[in-house]
Amino acid sequence: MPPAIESMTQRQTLSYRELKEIAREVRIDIIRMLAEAGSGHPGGSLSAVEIVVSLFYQIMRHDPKRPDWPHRDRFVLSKGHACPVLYATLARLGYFPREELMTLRKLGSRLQGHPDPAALPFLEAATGALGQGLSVAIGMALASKLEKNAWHTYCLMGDGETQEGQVWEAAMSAPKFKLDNLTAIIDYNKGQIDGHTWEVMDLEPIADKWRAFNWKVLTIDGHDFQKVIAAFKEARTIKERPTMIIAHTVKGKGVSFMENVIAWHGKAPSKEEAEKAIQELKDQKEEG
Ligand SMILES: Cc1ncc(C[n+]2csc(CCOP(=O)(O)OP(=O)(O)O)c2C)c(N)n1
Repeated sequence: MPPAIESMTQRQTLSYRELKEIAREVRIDIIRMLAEAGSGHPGGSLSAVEIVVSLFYQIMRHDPKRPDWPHRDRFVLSKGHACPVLYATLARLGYFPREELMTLRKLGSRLQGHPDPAALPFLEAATGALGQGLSVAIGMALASKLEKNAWHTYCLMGDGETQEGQVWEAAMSAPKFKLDNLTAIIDYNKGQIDGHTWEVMDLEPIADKWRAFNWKVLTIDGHDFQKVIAAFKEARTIKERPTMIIAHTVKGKGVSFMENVIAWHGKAPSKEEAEKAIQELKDQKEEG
């Protein structure tokens, strides 16, 4: 059992309405950052917002005031190119000043285009070379077993990313080590750099594949906070094997002209496009 240390998230219970509001603001930050940087990846950052916000606001035990707390839960952003969603979430939680978001991808910035723990030590792993994060997360989960399960490890992967061979070596090994302290998530937005996943290298039947590798598989709507949080909670109850959450999402979610458009995988919005996107996101604010 993890030690009874109070962490920020243990104290927080937010309503779904509050979570939706955070997600909307995180999306606005993502657009602002990318427009300011003039490069980066909007599609896969926007699709993962509810997943990342749920983890850091409601699920993981962590403490922005003590980022090196040894028993903190670990999060590996295996799809490192989507780091704007992680930066925007961590800044809101107080890991670093929100103004710093606007330094994304600038020379000398701590906010590199892919997560760099040498610059920001609370980023758990240097990622961006796709296919490697799950292996890193397995190492962290094995280490946690040695520490009597002191922390849970989460790993967020892209769907296109799972076409990498190393993912399947990791997929085979995690159940062998009975890593019930590991939860992986696939951001199943069905888009990758060169097209839709079904055109480039179809992943279906995706749930059966992970099940065949002896993972517990949960399939959810990755934009429905209720479903996302319920899946993360269920994953914590699974014994003797890891859990894979297949989260159906929309690439570019929240910005009409980016949704499901492959061109927005790795292209920053112009000033005018950013203004349009931000206005749309502002209009999504729920009244009351
Ligand atoms: C090993 C490796 N090959 C190629 C790339 C270039 N690359 C960056 S993002 C990307 C597409 C990733 O697609 P997906 O995993 O589906 O991410 P998402 O749609 O969630 O952004 C590629 C090929 C890379 N980062 N790493």
